[in-house]
Amino acid sequence: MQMAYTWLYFFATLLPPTRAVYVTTLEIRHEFASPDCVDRLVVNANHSIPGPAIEVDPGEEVEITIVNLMLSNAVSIHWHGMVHADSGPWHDGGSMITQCPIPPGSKWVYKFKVNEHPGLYQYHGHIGGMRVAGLGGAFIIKGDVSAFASEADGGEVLMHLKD
Ligand SMILES: [Cu+2]
Repeated sequence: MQMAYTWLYFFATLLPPTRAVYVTTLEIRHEFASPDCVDRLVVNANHSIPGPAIEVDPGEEVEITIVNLMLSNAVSIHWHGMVHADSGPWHDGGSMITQCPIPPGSKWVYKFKVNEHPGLYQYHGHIGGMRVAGLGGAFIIKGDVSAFASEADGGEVLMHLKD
């Protein structure tokens, strides 16, 4: 039995250290939709406007794969309000500023450590008019933001406004 524990310990030391990494995928598409009651071509993430909310802990590392399923447009995603001190500027998503855009039919994995400050941030398309065309969503860093929202006022409410 002692030998079994020794082998178990040996193999456990071969495993990579565990750490919390938030992993998700956003598939970017052109689709027809009517978010403002008029059917038109939109750009969405995972068939949704706004795109799925991303909820992470303060300081958590994220790996967000962007799959560009559009046929004719490149894309990049700006992680609005994130500081990319450890990851470098190319994970900030500023197309033609800090990175080359992701070509049609390609994917890119954004890897960075989120801010330590709880609150509501956002992500959005950062090329052409993609933000206005629907590409964006909430980026939530969990934690106490009670200075801005109290239970007496109904707690926190997520609203995503577009014009
Ligand atoms: Cu932005």
